[in-house]
Amino acid sequence: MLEQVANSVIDIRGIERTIRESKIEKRWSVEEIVGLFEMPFSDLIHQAQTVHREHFDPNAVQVSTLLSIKTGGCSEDCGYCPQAARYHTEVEAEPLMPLDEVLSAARAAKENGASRFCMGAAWRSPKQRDLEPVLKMIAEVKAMGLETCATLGMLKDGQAEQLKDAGLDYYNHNLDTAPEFYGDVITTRTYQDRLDTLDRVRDADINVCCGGIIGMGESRNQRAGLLAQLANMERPPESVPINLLTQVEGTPLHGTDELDPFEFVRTIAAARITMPKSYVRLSAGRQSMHEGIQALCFIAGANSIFYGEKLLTTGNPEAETDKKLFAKLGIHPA
Ligand code: SAM
Ligand code: DTB
Ligand code: SF4
Repeated sequence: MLEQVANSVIDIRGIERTIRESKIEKRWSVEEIVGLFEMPFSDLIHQAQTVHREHFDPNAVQVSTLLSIKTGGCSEDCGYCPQAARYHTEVEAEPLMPLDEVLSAARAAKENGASRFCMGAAWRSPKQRDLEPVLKMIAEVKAMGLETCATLGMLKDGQAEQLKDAGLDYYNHNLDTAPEFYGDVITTRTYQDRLDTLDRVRDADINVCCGGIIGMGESRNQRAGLLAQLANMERPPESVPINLLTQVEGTPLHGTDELDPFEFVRTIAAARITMPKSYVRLSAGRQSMHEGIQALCFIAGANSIFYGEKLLTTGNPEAETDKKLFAKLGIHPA
C-alpha cells in the first residue's frame, strides 16, 4: 500500500516534469484566474513582476504606432466603437488612405522611435479589391525596416496567406470580452467568427495580436473569462492588447460606470501571470490614465504600448509625454 502511494507520488512528479519540459502550456480555469484577481494587491503585483522578470527585460517596453488607413462607415454594431456607421459620433467616414500618405506616417513613426507600424481599417472583412492596396502598403512599410501589423476585420480563406506573402508580421483581431458577455456588446459577428479568423492567421504563420477591452460593464468573472480564452489557446497570442474602454459620445457604451483603475492594473497582472511569454500591451485608455497607474501597469508586466498622439480615431498621449514618462521610470523603448 505504502509503495503504491509512493509510486503514485513519483507518477505525479513525472507528469509535472513532462508538462514543464514539453511545450504543453498550463490550462487556466476561470476560477483560478478570479483567484489571482482576489489576491492582496501587493502579492499579485509581486507575483506578476516575478513572472515578468523570468521572461523579459523589465525595463524594456515595445512601442507600436497606429494609423487608421480607412476610417468610419463600418457596417458592424460593436457597442464601443465610434467607427460604426449606425452610431452618431463625430467620426466622419473616409475612404482608404493613399499609399504615399501611409508611407509618410510610417516614416514619421520610425523617426519617432516606433519599432512596429499597425494599420487599422474599419471593415467587417476586407474584399479582395480592398486587400490589394493594403498588401502594397504592408510591403513598403516592411521595406522601411519597421515591423508590420494590420487589423482589417475578419479574414476569409486565403487572405491571411496573401498578407503573409506581402510581409505582414502581426495581425490584430481581438476577442474583446468573455463569451458570456460578448452578445451584450456585438451582434453582427459571433465569437466563433473571431476564433476562425485567428486560426487562419495562425495557420498562415503570422504572429497573433489578440486581446480585449476592459471597463465595458463586464464582471470580474468575465474579465477572467477573457483571459482564460486567450491563455488557453493552443498557442497564446504573441501580443495581447488590453484596452480600457474609451467612452465615445454616441456609442451605446458611452456612460458606462468607470472602472476602478486598480482593477485595470489587476487585469494586466493576471494577463502577465497567465501568459508569461506574451507581450502585454497597455493599449487604449492611456490618455485619461494617471502616470502613476501606467507605472503600476508596467510593474505588473505590461511591456508594450501604442505610441503617438492618435490611436485610430481617439487621442493617445503625445510622444513627448511618453518619452518623459519613460525617462522618469528608466524604461527604454524596444
Ligand atoms: N474593424 C476591425 C475589427 O473590428 O476587427 C479592426 C479595427 S477595430 C477598431 C480594433 C479593435 O479596437 C477592436 O476590436 C476593439 O478591441 C478596439 N477598440 C475599438 N474601439 C475602442 C474603444 N472605444 N475603446 C477601446 N478599444 C476599442
Ligand atoms: C487594439 O487592441 N487597440 C487598438 C488596436 N488594437 C487597433 C485600437 C484602439 C481603438 C480605440 C478607439 C479609437 O481610437 O477609435
Ligand atoms: Fe467596425 Fe471594427 Fe469598429 Fe467593430 S470595432 S464597428 S468591426 S471598425
